Amino acid sequence: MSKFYVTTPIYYVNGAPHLGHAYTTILADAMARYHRLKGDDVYFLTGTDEHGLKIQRAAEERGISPQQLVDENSARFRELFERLELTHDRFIRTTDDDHRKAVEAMVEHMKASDDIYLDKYEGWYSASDEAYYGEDEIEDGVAIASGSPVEWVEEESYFFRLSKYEDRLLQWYEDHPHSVAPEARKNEVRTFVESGLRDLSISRTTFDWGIPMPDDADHVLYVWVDALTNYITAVGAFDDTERFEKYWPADIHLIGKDILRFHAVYWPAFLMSAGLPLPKQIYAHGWWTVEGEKMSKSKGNWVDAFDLVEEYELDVLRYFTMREMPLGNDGNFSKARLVERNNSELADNIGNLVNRTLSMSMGFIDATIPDVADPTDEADVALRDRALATVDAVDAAMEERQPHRALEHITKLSGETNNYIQTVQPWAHNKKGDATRVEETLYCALEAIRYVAVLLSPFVPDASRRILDGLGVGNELRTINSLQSWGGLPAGTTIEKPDVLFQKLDPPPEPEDEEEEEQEAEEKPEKKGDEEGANIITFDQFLKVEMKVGQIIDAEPVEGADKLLKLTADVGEDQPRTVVAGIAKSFSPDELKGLRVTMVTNLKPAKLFGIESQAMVLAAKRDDGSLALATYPDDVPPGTGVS
Ligand code: ME8
Repeated sequence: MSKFYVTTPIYYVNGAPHLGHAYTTILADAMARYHRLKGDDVYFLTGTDEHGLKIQRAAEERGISPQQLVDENSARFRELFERLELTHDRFIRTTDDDHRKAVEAMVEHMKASDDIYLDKYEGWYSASDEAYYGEDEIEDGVAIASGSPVEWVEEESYFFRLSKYEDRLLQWYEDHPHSVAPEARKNEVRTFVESGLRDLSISRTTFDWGIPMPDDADHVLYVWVDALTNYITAVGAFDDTERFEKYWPADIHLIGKDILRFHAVYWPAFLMSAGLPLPKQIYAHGWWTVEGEKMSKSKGNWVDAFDLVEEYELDVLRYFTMREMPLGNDGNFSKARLVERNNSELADNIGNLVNRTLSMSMGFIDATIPDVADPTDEADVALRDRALATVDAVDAAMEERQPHRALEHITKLSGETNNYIQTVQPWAHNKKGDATRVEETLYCALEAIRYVAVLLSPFVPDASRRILDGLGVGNELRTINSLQSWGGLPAGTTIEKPDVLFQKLDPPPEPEDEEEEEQEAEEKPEKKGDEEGANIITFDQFLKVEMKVGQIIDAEPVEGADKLLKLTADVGEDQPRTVVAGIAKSFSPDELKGLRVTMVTNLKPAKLFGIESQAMVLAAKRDDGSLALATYPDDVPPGTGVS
């Protein structure tokens, strides 16, 4: 059995948990759940970082003791993680007793390697970053990298011989291509080390909220020596050899990009000094902006993690954060984007698939998994192969630490299953009385849904569980292993339709300016259907939409709206129609001229940028937002009905 050990940073408890804290811990949770699903022995660690000057000062400001402050605020983090239904194996606190012992042992090992000596520190320190800075890293009283204020420190201090580890660190990055990721971060760290390392001050005497230096209680240990050691405390370093050897080294330390140097330089050097193995990977994620702006208390756009939990369903929050931000890049937390992803990817794609397939199963196959032969029909075989390939693609994406790509593969499989249903039309076979084909097609769709739901479970656990409960499958059919061969759904099982899986959300109000019109032209919010079968329409309803082949005679930009084009289109009437279409980012006017495309011709005309649009062009939107048009050959005259 493989093991998988994943950690998050331990969080400072001087303030309340925010979006960034929630994000990293959700991410680690999804990784932990994914590996459990694979059958790995998983250890998932998170917790709080409770010592140091920053915490001591925060307590002083509130007029309470540091212990009181950390007890109170650590409890908030713990509560948050419960609300987020995270599956960590331990919530560690640096004030825990076993942690203090591990830190003491760590320092003893470093001392035994002759890596600690007493001297005097003179230089800059930022309490807010809990970091020492060189003269070249300071400008106008703040650290250039973080913008945090620095103060001058002059005091006796123990030092760690960091400089001794320069070559070994460089060798480690070289020998282990994935040790620090993404690649650009590794280069950043390498450059820093190549520029020369100074020995590191690892103790302070002017405050006392920390773990005392062994054998010299006048000093408290530098908070990062203390904090980083949490990763080995939790798996029994210096205490439980069997456990330690089982889980250490960690498979991945997930961190934010701002704490890279501590993790990718100091931490491996400490471990080398103590004679311990190094982590397999340190992965730095980017930062969230909020509606395009840096999150900051002074700007008033601080996102409190508890507010997030109040406002959004957990599944939606998890899906959005992991789908929106490719791991390693920065991301923007935009409500409009969240709503868009929720509505189109969760509700309209996955929710719709489950809803329509289970509705048909209720009606056509008596809510029972049918007994079918192995697929032979071309469409069935293609769907099966797609599902099997998705399992591998998701695994590869997770190995590469690209959960957003894993999610993309899963939603694609769902989309393709929707297409499959559209193509094989179980309802038509039902009408003809071809029970075998109805059973075959619904079995395929239901089995594909099982694939979607199992693969989704690390990311969107609640909806996944509800789907799998609906399919009536036991735990043995909820593992990655159960997806290795198609056809796991056992005949005869009774199935049940889950309640609406993903509620559609209303887009946030948009700013009242021309942008608004432009946006609307591009992405008309769909009307919410009534609850039951929110996305299913009747044939009669479908017939109400009039679609025709429209030939684009002319196309020109719309002034002031860079997404829009004004088209003149022949839809087989006496006069051409004017159509305003949000397709300018994907097509130039010239390449559109002459094309025959699908147009909806009975939509109520709408005015956009002062131009009345008299029809709508249908286009497919790729994941990256670019559009594709389906076109008709020349022998299909403009005005031909599309159905
Ligand atoms: O640094 N988006 O704790 P911390 C994404 N105690 N992530 C963000 C973010 C944002 N806007 N803002 C902050 C510490 N973060 C130390 C760690 S580990 C041994 C000790 C992330 O509470 C930030 O990148 O200040 C960091 O990874 C994490 O929040 C915790 O920050």
